[in-house]
Amino acid sequence: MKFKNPIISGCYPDPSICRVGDDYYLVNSSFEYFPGIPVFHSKDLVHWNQIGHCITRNLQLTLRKGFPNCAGIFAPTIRYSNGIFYVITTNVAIGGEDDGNFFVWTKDPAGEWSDPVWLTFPGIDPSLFFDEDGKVYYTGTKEKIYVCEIDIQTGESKGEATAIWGGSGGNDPEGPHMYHRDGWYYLFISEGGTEYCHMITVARSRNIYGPYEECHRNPVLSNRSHCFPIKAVGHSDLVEDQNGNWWAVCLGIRTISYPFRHNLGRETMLVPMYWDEEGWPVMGRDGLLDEVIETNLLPFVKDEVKSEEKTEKNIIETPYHFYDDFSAGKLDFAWNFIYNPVSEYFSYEKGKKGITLFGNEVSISEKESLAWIGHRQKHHDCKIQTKLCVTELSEGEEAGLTIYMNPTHHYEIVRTKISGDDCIIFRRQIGSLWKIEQVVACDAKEMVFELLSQNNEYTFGYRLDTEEFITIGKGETDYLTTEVGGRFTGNYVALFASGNGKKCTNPVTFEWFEYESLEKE
Ligand code: 6LW
Repeated sequence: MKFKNPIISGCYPDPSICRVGDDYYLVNSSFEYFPGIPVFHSKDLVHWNQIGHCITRNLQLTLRKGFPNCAGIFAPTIRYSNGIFYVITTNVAIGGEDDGNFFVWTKDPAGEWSDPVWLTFPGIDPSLFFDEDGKVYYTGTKEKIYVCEIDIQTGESKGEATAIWGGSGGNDPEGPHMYHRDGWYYLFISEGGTEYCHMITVARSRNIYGPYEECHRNPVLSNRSHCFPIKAVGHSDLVEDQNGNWWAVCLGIRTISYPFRHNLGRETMLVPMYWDEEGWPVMGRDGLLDEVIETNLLPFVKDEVKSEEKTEKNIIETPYHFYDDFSAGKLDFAWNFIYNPVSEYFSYEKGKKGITLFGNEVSISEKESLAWIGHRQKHHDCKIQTKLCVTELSEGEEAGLTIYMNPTHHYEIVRTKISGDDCIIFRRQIGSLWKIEQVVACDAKEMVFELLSQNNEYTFGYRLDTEEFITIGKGETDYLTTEVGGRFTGNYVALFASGNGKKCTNPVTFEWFEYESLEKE
């Protein structure tokens, strides 16, 4: 049987995994997006269903504005002990409120998580390790990898943090995770940075405080210097399944052009692994990660996952399709706000079609909370449509559909009013370059906007009443990539409204939103 990487597509980096019985749970980084830290569940390690988020309340945490794609929630780790799930992470707030490392906990990972329990350790990429003797350790990254015993009730450290490893020589040793196996403490980390030289290295010791001996085969996983479909693999976390087989999840990217660029962000991959006779890990295909992986070891629970049938057919899934008319009364987990949401910018009700946006003065090019809700672009080839309803628009007010990497890199189709004229425009911003490329006179109150991502182009169109779609403009995918102007996140398709300098006088409503993958899964 075969499965295909990524197992979670779109911007879901820094995966961390834990198992409770036959159930697997996984979390990812979420940066400036809210709710923060998506939580997934799986029975078979390949099919993941989102069950919630760890950060759902503004009161839990303030996300730092002004640093697009490189602040907010970094690299969480999920662990389970004695009936409680813990997720430890960093809010990178760079001099702002709520900067630093903390954990949240819950008995129900699909429910609400606690308020943060703050820790005093500096640096990023915190992890928890529950040892068999009941002691709990924090590991984290500040140039080197540190370990310190903590009190899991209070978060207080018990003694000084000890530097235990600086990696095998690559830049940015980070993302530590500790495991105890056969009397060894294994420390898995990443090196080489989260780009194309990314790699996973390992060291072990009989004593948690060291000294650590390095694996002679380091890096134990890396696709650097290879032209495989999955690149930049790193930041892994391990799990032993209920049958005694070991797996890792890690991040990787899928590129779209040469020189390599990527626009979907860092995605979650699954890596089969085993331990050699000397007790060192063999990850992937002797240290390389393939896109399609043949294995008969996946843990299946027949009745709960109808995937066995699909697996026989090599896990060719039905293509991803997401439709939302916002009538559920609560937002689907697929939606994100940018920064902590302001409740008066959004309104939706159970049983009522549509989400109403109340645009504030913040424009789509600013690094501030605005009336914006986004869904990750999860596929290189995809089609997005949405129906927009407006009443009156005052001068400069706008509402539209954007493909959005960050405040300075986005393309959009927008219904607006310029110099007293109602119109639909196509606009692009690439860094400090900004241009309205098309203006079409239009005073329609209802319209369908379309975004097609295909052949390395984003094509925008609109449809009024029953007309065919009319293309209004195109933009290169290449300019909305991490390599051109981003950092840690991937692109979103978002619905937004803005008064561009003043509060909108009238709300707008997006009646429905549809996202369709045009790829074979
Ligand atoms: C994260 C670090 C990394 O903290 O990228 O790829 C950083 N690894 O471990 C942000 O995701």
